[in-house]
Amino acid sequence: MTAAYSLPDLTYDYGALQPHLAARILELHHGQHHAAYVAGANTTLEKLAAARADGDTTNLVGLSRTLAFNVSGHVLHSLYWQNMSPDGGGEPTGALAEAIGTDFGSFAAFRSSFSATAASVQGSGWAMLSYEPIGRRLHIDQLSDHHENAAIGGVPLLTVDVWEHAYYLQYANRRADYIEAWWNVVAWHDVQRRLEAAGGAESTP
Ligand code: MN3
Repeated sequence: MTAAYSLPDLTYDYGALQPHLAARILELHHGQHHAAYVAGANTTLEKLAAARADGDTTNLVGLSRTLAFNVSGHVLHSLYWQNMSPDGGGEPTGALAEAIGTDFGSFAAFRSSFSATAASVQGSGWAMLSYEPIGRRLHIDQLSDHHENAAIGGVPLLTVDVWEHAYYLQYANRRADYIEAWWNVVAWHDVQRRLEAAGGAESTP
């Protein structure tokens, strides 16, 4: 069976986000951690297919949970890499800036809230900006692990990984310093593109 998922290449070198993110962090994070979620997703799909073929329902709860963990991990990391750029930083413009202003009051208020959401994750998790098309508004989600505590239906736009593997080699226990540095590499054009694709660029009432 052809593998459903594969590890995407980065569009920049492992060292390209220095000094904000060390090359060794990206090398391990992409080449080992992200790769493990890709492998886990493919392996779990194979186990689910085998279970269906055998009519075996005994492991469905565990396999479903493992699928959600690994697929969500793959999706989040794929976004995380594209959300960053050596040419990143600054502030959003255009429809994205307008939407942030409408839903959070100002960019400064959004940034402060997003940072606090990421910094206060208990254990391993993420902060995620998403566009929710029914309410037609932006949300900041605080995810546990990869797959818990997301509002259903939101389209992810911007993600920051606050698992220790994302920063510990460089920042040790100073997660807040990592988050501050991360803002310097945020690729706002990528976030804007995702908002447009989600239909959120014209959503201001
Ligand atoms: Mn990670």
